[in-house]
Amino acid sequence: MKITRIEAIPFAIPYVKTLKFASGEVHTADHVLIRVHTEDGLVGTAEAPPRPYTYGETQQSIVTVVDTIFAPQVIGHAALEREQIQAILHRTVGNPTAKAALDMAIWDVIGQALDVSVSQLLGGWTDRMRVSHMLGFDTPAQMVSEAQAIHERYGIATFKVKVGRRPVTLDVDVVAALREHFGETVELYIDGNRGWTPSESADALRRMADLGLTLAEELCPADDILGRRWLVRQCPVPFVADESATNPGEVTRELLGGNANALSIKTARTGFTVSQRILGQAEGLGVEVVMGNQIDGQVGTLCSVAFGAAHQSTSRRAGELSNFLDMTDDLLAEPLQITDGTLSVRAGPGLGLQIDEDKLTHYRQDT
Ligand code: MUC
Ligand code: MG
Repeated sequence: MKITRIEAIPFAIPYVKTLKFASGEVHTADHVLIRVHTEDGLVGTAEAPPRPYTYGETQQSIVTVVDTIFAPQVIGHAALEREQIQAILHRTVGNPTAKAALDMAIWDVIGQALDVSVSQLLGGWTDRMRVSHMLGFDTPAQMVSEAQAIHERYGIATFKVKVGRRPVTLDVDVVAALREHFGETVELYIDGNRGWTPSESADALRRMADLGLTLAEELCPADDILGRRWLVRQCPVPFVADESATNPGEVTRELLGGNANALSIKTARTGFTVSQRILGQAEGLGVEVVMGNQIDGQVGTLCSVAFGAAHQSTSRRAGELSNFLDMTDDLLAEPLQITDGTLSVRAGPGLGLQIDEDKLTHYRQDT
């Protein structure tokens, strides 16, 4: 299982509609497909989504760090030497999605070599997850109509509403309209991507007090340290750390500092290896987790559901697994299907994914 070659292939697939949120917007899935080849002819696959407004990575930086720093050091190691490979990756600071995609592609290789699914290898708790859909900024009428279409077509009954605009009533009106439209039949929670100040966040939470929210994520920056702590203490629902808790050290700091009391786990930034460590921290400290979405394509979504379904605590809540629906196309030979509000894990071996080579040729940016 010796690793002989690593490819970092930039590709670009447009979105049907720009996804807008407080820290940025996405109109094209300009991701990087990572392929890890072994001497036995196995190929492990994952994808890295550049999110400059969250991690500082770009499509070009991901390709460059993989080609020039990671691949030369990782090639020659056996896929099972996971701790060695982690140590190599973490000698370089930053670059979370590049490291995560490499890690997940290596797990894909291991699963294939053992002829078992990665989800079974990770924990094998269940074979599917309920799906939560993320709604980007728009008018209340548009967001209700998008949620209704997604609800009808895919049976999805959990929505994460992007908030963080000014005045706060822009977003409060959206949540009120969704609740009025759906009644108690759907779960609603909010994600501010650090858009509000602590006092704006508290004001918004007060205005939404009767709307049955279940989680509030990153409403204000974690660096507003005392203000954030003040906010978390009065927040009536678990306060989720997402972009403020992207590695085990940050997780410890944010939770012990009282700056959050729930975690978003994103395989796109912590792969399978580090995500399992973070899950252990969450379980040990007694905080709830939600499987987050890094605005993943289908390859990334398959990785998220493989991890989320593998453990009891990651599969308890609906996972954010549907934003690939906003893309005009994707690379999987057999597209993901969401039915009755759930997404299933692929049977394997490995991640059970196959790339449509014609589509990759069409969408790749390096030829
Ligand atoms: C999310 O949960 O915040 C938007 C920015 C990012 O880093 O991830 C997405 C979704
Ligand atoms: Mg978030």
